[in-house]
Amino acid sequence: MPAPIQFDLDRLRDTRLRPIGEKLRAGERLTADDALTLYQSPDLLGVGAMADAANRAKHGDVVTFAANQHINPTNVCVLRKTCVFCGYARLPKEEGAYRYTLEQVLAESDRADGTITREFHIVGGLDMQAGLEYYQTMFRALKARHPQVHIKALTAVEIAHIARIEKMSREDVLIALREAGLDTMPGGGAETFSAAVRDVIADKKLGGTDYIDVHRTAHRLGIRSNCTMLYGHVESMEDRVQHLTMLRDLQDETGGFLAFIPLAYHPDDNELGKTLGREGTATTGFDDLRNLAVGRLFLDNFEHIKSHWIMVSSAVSQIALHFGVNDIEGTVVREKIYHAVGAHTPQGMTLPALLTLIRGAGKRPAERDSFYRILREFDDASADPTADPLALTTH
Ligand code: V47
Ligand code: SF4
Repeated sequence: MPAPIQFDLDRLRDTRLRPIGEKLRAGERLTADDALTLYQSPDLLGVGAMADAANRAKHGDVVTFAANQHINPTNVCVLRKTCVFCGYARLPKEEGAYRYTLEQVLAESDRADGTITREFHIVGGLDMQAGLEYYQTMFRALKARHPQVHIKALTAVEIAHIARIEKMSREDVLIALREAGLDTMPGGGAETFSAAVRDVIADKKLGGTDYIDVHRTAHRLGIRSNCTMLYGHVESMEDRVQHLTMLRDLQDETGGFLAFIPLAYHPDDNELGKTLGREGTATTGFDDLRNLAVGRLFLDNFEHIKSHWIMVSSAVSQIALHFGVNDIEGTVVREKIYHAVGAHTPQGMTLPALLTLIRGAGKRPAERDSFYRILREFDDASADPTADPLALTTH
């Protein structure tokens, strides 16, 4: 049972939202039909106000972020032709294909030296030449060189790929990688679980049930993970609700998810964007905020809802702090996946920029570790709510 949420029902302009507001006030769980109503209602401010109340009940005014660095060791991927939404992957001999040597990974990781980076977020393509040993060697070397840095690495899809090419069970792959230094797993690869949607956007990719199953196995082994949902392509509102239901069910079962991160589809420089005639038209701010707010309300068993500023812009991420979001993707340093598909945001954000962004929304910034434990709060009464976070970002 979720905790009851204090909320003024008069803030709801759409009368269809009132029974949902009443359920939240009574501490009742929302149904799939409720989630559909939340998605369909034009009363974004009403949905947002409920999500804000639910978020404040859990986190007050605190907004967390992690000092992290993304490392993408290979863009070679066997699904290059079939994940039609992806602009990052390459075939082995294709122009622009790369696979880092261990020395290159270490050189990239050395950007963390002298900074506050505490987490490496490592994901890449499904590369036939990047099997278990490639990642074991990498993780061991990273841990030896940066012992204080947490390794959040490899999506469920990558785990299943390594298991397939090594002819091992997914569980044994996870055990071997954990022994080499893997601490937690990111949430990528989920896309939208609906089989009909996957047929169109990611025909050969690990299916939704298998994605859930890899996370279930990881949670059973004590490896916590994030989860995502890619939205704004060909999925329906019903598909989104089905996706969230599968995530909520697994969380009921294991409690192993740390955060939910909705990912906005970017239509540039990928096959799907061309086919749909969508190039140059990213998701709307309205839909970005709605996905975050519905995530907060429906996923009542999740502590953390994260906005990924690189995908939805720092401006939308800042507003999202009043639509149910309590965490914002971190410093990142050098982002590649969305910058291959038309993201116009910078590739990383400095600490002062993140602080300005959070304070500008009237919130209290706090740096966290990879398990969302608060490491330090930044109290500063001189916060300037009119400051422009983009003016401070690195390029
Ligand atoms: O699974 C690929 C997405 C994901 C496109 O767990 C695209 O903390 C939009 O999951 N438009 C990988 N998205 C990134 C990811 C992630 C990011 C930040 C934090 C965490 C976390 C996870 O990127 C893929 C896919 O859904 N992606 N192409 C595109 N054209
Ligand atoms: Fe490969 Fe992932 Fe891109 Fe699909 S989304 S082509 S699995 S890198």
